Amino acid sequence: MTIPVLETPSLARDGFCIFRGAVDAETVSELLAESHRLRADALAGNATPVEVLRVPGTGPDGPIRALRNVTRGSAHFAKAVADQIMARPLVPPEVPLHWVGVQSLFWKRPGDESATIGWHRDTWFRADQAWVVERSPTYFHCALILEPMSPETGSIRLVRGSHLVGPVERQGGSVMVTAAEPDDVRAYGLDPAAVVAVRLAPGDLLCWSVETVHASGPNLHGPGERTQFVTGWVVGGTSPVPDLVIA
Ligand SMILES: O=C(O)CCC(=O)C(=O)O
Repeated sequence: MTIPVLETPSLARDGFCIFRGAVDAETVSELLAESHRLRADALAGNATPVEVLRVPGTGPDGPIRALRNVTRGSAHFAKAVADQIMARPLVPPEVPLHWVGVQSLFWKRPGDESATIGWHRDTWFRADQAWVVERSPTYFHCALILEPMSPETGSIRLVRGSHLVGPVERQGGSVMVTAAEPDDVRAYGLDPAAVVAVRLAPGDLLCWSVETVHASGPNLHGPGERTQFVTGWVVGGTSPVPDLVIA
């Protein structure tokens, strides 16, 4: 299966955008080393302030899909968020930028065919929908790429223009066990021809509207683990941020 790669997307038109080389190599390599340390702790079952997200229903030894709240377990990640390194390049310095608390480390092991994330809008996971809808034009999520991301290593797949189509109903089941193939977007009233996969290098940023429908495929061809750190930001405004709910 080939999914087209869109090279110059725009946040307003396509619902996502890419900033290449936004974060320097030294910072990327520090954060990658930290991500390996946090994952090793989680895999070893060590007590950690970081929250481990496993595939639902698989118990305490089930496959790990992500780590949340990584700033609680890593001064490096805490500093990167405090310095806003993954969002500052996106807006002029005088424009206020607020972190909304989202901070998840996702990785996919090479050869793990089940490591897909199903189609979703990030708004589905916010506790306070009214807050989110009000801010969605200026509320985006952003992945800092720590290891190469391509259709071969399990790209994020985005449905171009899906942030503009109005309500998209969530369907049953966790996104960690639902399908992520382009044809599956038909179930949400979307067109598989609008699905694009990104090809990104360490230090790149991929930003998407919280209304953009997206998913990700498995890392079939490694050799790396396809690691990324996802954070959420609102441009402007100062109102309190409601809790994130993962379902
Ligand atoms: O790592 C992935 O592919 C999943 C990322 C994602 O879908 C998200 O953060 O909303």
